[in-house]
Amino acid sequence: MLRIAAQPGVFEFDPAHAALVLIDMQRDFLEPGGFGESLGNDVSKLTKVVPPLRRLLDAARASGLAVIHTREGHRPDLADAPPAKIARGQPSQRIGDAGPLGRILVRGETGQDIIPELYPLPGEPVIDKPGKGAFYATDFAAILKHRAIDTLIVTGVTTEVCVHTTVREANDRGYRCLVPGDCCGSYFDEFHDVGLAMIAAQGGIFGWVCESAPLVAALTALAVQKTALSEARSA
Ligand code: C5J
Repeated sequence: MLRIAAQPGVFEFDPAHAALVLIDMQRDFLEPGGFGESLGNDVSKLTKVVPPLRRLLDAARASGLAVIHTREGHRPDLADAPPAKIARGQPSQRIGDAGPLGRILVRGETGQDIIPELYPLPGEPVIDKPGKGAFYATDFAAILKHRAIDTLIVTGVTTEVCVHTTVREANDRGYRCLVPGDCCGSYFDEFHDVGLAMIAAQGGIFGWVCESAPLVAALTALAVQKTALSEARSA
Protein backbone atom coordinates (compact mmCIF):
# COMPACT_ATOMS: atom_id res chain seq x y z
CA MET A 1 0.00 0.00 0.00
CA LEU A 2 1.15 3.56 -0.72
CA ARG A 3 0.27 6.44 1.62
CA ILE A 4 0.12 9.95 0.19
CA ALA A 5 -0.35 13.22 2.09
CA ALA A 6 -3.57 14.70 0.71
CA GLN A 7 -6.67 16.71 1.49
CA PRO A 8 -8.90 15.99 3.38
CA GLY A 9 -6.57 13.30 4.79
CA VAL A 10 -3.91 10.72 3.96
CA PHE A 11 -4.77 8.75 0.82
CA GLU A 12 -3.87 5.07 0.97
CA PHE A 13 -4.00 2.86 -2.13
CA ASP A 14 -2.80 -0.39 -3.62
CA PRO A 15 -0.90 0.42 -6.85
CA ALA A 16 -1.85 -2.99 -8.26
CA HIS A 17 -5.47 -1.77 -8.37
CA ALA A 18 -4.87 1.85 -9.40
CA ALA A 19 -4.48 3.72 -12.68
CA LEU A 20 -3.02 7.06 -13.67
CA VAL A 21 -5.59 8.74 -15.93
CA LEU A 22 -4.50 11.60 -18.19
CA ILE A 23 -7.55 13.56 -19.28
CA ASP A 24 -7.52 15.25 -22.70
CA MET A 25 -3.85 16.36 -22.91
CA GLN A 26 -4.63 17.13 -26.56
CA ARG A 27 -3.16 19.62 -28.99
CA ASP A 28 -6.66 21.10 -29.44
CA PHE A 29 -6.60 22.28 -25.81
CA LEU A 30 -2.89 22.97 -25.31
CA GLU A 31 -1.58 24.37 -28.58
CA PRO A 32 -2.27 27.60 -30.48
CA GLY A 33 -4.80 27.15 -33.29
CA GLY A 34 -6.88 24.49 -31.53
CA PHE A 35 -10.35 24.33 -30.02
CA GLY A 36 -9.34 25.94 -26.71
CA GLU A 37 -7.88 28.97 -28.39
CA SER A 38 -10.87 29.18 -30.78
CA LEU A 39 -13.05 29.70 -27.69
CA GLY A 40 -10.90 32.70 -26.74
CA ASN A 41 -8.69 31.00 -24.15
CA ASP A 42 -5.00 31.56 -23.38
CA VAL A 43 -3.53 28.09 -24.00
CA SER A 44 -0.26 28.91 -22.23
CA LYS A 45 -2.21 28.55 -18.96
CA LEU A 46 -2.38 24.81 -19.59
CA THR A 47 1.19 24.16 -20.73
CA LYS A 48 2.59 24.60 -17.21
CA VAL A 49 0.97 21.28 -16.34
CA VAL A 50 3.16 19.38 -18.80
CA PRO A 51 6.47 19.16 -16.80
CA PRO A 52 4.95 17.91 -13.50
CA LEU A 53 2.60 15.57 -15.35
CA ARG A 54 5.52 14.18 -17.37
CA ARG A 55 7.40 13.48 -14.12
CA LEU A 56 4.34 11.70 -12.71
CA LEU A 57 3.84 9.75 -15.95
CA ASP A 58 7.50 8.63 -15.93
CA ALA A 59 7.22 7.50 -12.30
CA ALA A 60 3.95 5.68 -12.98
CA ARG A 61 5.43 3.89 -15.99
CA ALA A 62 8.58 2.93 -14.06
CA SER A 63 6.53 1.54 -11.16
CA GLY A 64 4.25 -0.51 -13.40
CA LEU A 65 1.11 1.50 -12.56
CA ALA A 66 -1.62 1.24 -15.22
CA VAL A 67 -1.76 4.34 -17.44
CA ILE A 68 -4.89 5.37 -19.36
CA HIS A 69 -5.31 8.40 -21.64
CA THR A 70 -8.48 10.12 -22.82
CA ARG A 71 -9.21 12.37 -25.79
CA GLU A 72 -12.33 14.46 -26.27
CA GLY A 73 -13.52 14.30 -29.88
CA HIS A 74 -16.14 13.30 -32.36
CA ARG A 75 -16.67 11.07 -35.37
CA PRO A 76 -15.76 12.76 -38.66
CA ASP A 77 -19.47 12.78 -39.61
CA LEU A 78 -20.23 14.44 -36.22
CA ALA A 79 -23.10 11.98 -35.71
CA ASP A 80 -22.11 11.65 -32.03
CA ALA A 81 -21.85 15.40 -31.42
CA PRO A 82 -24.96 16.93 -29.86
CA PRO A 83 -26.19 19.83 -32.04
CA ALA A 84 -26.39 21.92 -28.86
CA LYS A 85 -22.64 21.34 -28.31
CA ILE A 86 -21.73 22.22 -31.90
CA ALA A 87 -23.85 25.36 -31.84
CA ARG A 88 -21.71 26.95 -29.11
CA GLY A 89 -18.57 28.98 -29.83
CA GLN A 90 -17.65 31.29 -32.71
CA PRO A 91 -19.72 30.40 -35.84
CA SER A 92 -16.55 30.04 -37.96
CA GLN A 93 -14.62 27.95 -35.39
CA ARG A 94 -17.00 25.27 -34.24
CA ILE A 95 -16.45 21.55 -33.67
CA GLY A 96 -15.87 19.98 -37.09
CA ASP A 97 -14.69 23.20 -38.74
CA ALA A 98 -11.26 23.33 -40.37
CA GLY A 99 -8.53 24.95 -38.25
CA PRO A 100 -4.73 25.14 -38.32
CA LEU A 101 -4.54 21.74 -36.55
CA GLY A 102 -7.18 20.08 -38.76
CA ARG A 103 -10.91 19.80 -38.11
CA ILE A 104 -11.60 20.95 -34.57
CA LEU A 105 -12.15 18.11 -32.04
CA VAL A 106 -12.57 15.49 -34.77
CA ARG A 107 -11.05 12.05 -34.26
CA GLY A 108 -8.05 11.34 -36.46
CA GLU A 109 -7.14 15.01 -36.86
CA THR A 110 -3.79 16.37 -35.63
CA GLY A 111 -5.39 18.70 -33.10
CA GLN A 112 -7.46 15.96 -31.51
CA ASP A 113 -4.39 13.88 -30.73
CA ILE A 114 -2.32 13.90 -27.55
CA ILE A 115 0.65 16.25 -27.26
CA PRO A 116 4.02 14.60 -28.11
CA GLU A 117 5.46 15.11 -24.59
CA LEU A 118 2.81 12.81 -23.06
CA TYR A 119 2.12 10.54 -26.00
CA PRO A 120 0.74 7.10 -25.06
CA LEU A 121 3.06 4.11 -25.20
CA PRO A 122 1.90 0.89 -26.86
CA GLY A 123 -0.32 -0.93 -24.35
CA GLU A 124 -1.66 2.25 -22.71
CA PRO A 125 -5.37 2.46 -23.59
CA VAL A 126 -6.67 5.67 -25.18
CA ILE A 127 -10.34 6.40 -24.50
CA ASP A 128 -11.99 8.50 -27.21
CA LYS A 129 -14.88 10.28 -25.51
CA PRO A 130 -17.60 12.43 -27.04
CA GLY A 131 -18.46 14.10 -23.74
CA LYS A 132 -16.68 15.78 -20.88
CA GLY A 133 -16.64 12.72 -18.59
CA ALA A 134 -14.52 9.65 -19.41
CA PHE A 135 -17.36 7.22 -18.62
CA TYR A 136 -20.09 8.66 -20.86
CA ALA A 137 -20.48 6.68 -24.11
CA THR A 138 -17.06 4.96 -23.79
CA ASP A 139 -15.55 1.60 -22.81
CA PHE A 140 -13.62 3.16 -19.89
CA ALA A 141 -15.65 1.29 -17.21
CA ALA A 142 -15.12 -2.05 -18.97
CA ILE A 143 -11.36 -1.48 -19.21
CA LEU A 144 -11.15 -0.62 -15.48
CA LYS A 145 -13.24 -3.66 -14.58
CA HIS A 146 -11.11 -6.05 -16.62
CA ARG A 147 -7.98 -4.73 -14.90
CA ALA A 148 -9.56 -4.82 -11.40
CA ILE A 149 -8.90 -1.11 -10.92
CA ASP A 150 -10.70 0.60 -8.04
CA THR A 151 -8.58 3.72 -7.62
CA LEU A 152 -8.00 6.50 -10.14
CA ILE A 153 -5.29 9.15 -10.06
CA VAL A 154 -6.94 11.77 -12.26
CA THR A 155 -4.88 14.45 -14.02
CA GLY A 156 -5.14 16.62 -17.12
CA VAL A 157 -7.25 19.43 -18.50
CA THR A 158 -9.34 21.22 -17.75
CA THR A 159 -9.69 21.03 -13.99
CA GLU A 160 -13.27 22.23 -13.72
CA VAL A 161 -14.60 20.63 -16.91
CA CYS A 162 -13.35 17.20 -18.03
CA VAL A 163 -11.26 16.39 -14.94
CA HIS A 164 -14.11 17.36 -12.62
CA THR A 165 -16.78 15.57 -14.66
CA THR A 166 -14.69 12.40 -14.73
CA VAL A 167 -14.01 12.52 -10.98
CA ARG A 168 -17.72 13.00 -10.28
CA GLU A 169 -18.69 10.14 -12.63
CA ALA A 170 -16.03 7.89 -11.04
CA ASN A 171 -17.05 8.78 -7.50
CA ASP A 172 -20.67 7.88 -8.21
CA ARG A 173 -19.52 4.52 -9.60
CA GLY A 174 -17.57 3.70 -6.42
CA TYR A 175 -14.02 4.53 -7.52
CA ARG A 176 -11.69 6.37 -5.14
CA CYS A 177 -10.09 9.34 -6.89
CA LEU A 178 -6.87 11.16 -6.03
CA VAL A 179 -6.27 14.41 -7.92
CA PRO A 180 -2.73 15.87 -7.97
CA GLY A 181 -3.61 19.54 -8.34
CA ASP A 182 -0.39 20.64 -10.05
CA CYS A 183 -0.99 18.03 -12.76
CA CYS A 184 -4.34 19.60 -13.67
CA GLY A 185 -4.83 22.87 -15.52
CA SER A 186 -7.49 25.40 -16.37
CA TYR A 187 -7.72 28.51 -18.53
CA PHE A 188 -9.16 30.17 -15.40
CA ASP A 189 -7.06 30.25 -12.20
CA GLU A 190 -10.08 30.75 -9.97
CA PHE A 191 -11.97 27.80 -11.50
CA HIS A 192 -8.90 25.59 -10.99
CA ASP A 193 -8.58 26.54 -7.32
CA VAL A 194 -12.29 26.22 -6.57
CA GLY A 195 -12.54 23.00 -8.61
CA LEU A 196 -9.85 21.35 -6.49
CA ALA A 197 -11.33 22.71 -3.25
CA MET A 198 -14.74 21.28 -4.20
CA ILE A 199 -13.31 17.77 -4.63
CA ALA A 200 -11.78 17.61 -1.14
CA ALA A 201 -14.45 19.61 0.71
CA GLN A 202 -16.97 18.06 3.09
CA GLY A 203 -14.62 15.21 4.06
CA GLY A 204 -13.69 14.46 0.41
CA ILE A 205 -17.13 14.59 -1.16
CA PHE A 206 -15.73 13.69 -4.61
CA GLY A 207 -12.22 12.51 -3.68
CA TRP A 208 -8.78 13.55 -2.45
CA VAL A 209 -6.42 16.30 -3.64
CA CYS A 210 -2.62 16.23 -3.33
CA GLU A 211 0.59 17.64 -4.77
CA SER A 212 2.34 15.41 -7.31
CA ALA A 213 5.76 15.43 -5.53
CA PRO A 214 4.92 12.90 -2.76
CA LEU A 215 3.15 10.71 -5.31
CA VAL A 216 6.17 10.76 -7.63
CA ALA A 217 8.43 9.94 -4.65
CA ALA A 218 6.24 6.99 -3.59
CA LEU A 219 6.00 5.59 -7.12
CA THR A 220 9.75 6.02 -7.67
CA ALA A 221 10.47 4.17 -4.41
CA LEU A 222 8.12 1.40 -5.56
CA ALA A 223 9.95 1.17 -8.90
CA VAL A 224 13.32 0.89 -7.11
CA GLN A 225 11.91 -1.79 -4.81
CA LYS A 226 10.52 -3.79 -7.75
CA THR A 227 13.83 -3.57 -9.65
CA ALA A 228 15.80 -4.70 -6.57
CA LEU A 229 13.40 -7.60 -6.07
CA SER A 230 13.62 -8.79 -9.66
CA GLU A 231 17.45 -8.46 -9.61
CA ALA A 232 17.60 -10.49 -6.38
CA ARG A 233 15.36 -13.15 -7.96
CA SER A 234 17.50 -13.45 -11.07
CA ALA A 235 20.83 -13.45 -9.13
C1 C5J B 1 -13.33 21.32 -22.40
C2 C5J B 1 -12.01 19.56 -21.40
N1 C5J B 1 -12.94 22.23 -21.51
N2 C5J B 1 -11.19 18.59 -21.72
N3 C5J B 1 -12.82 20.06 -22.38
O1 C5J B 1 -14.14 21.60 -23.26
O2 C5J B 1 -12.00 20.02 -20.28
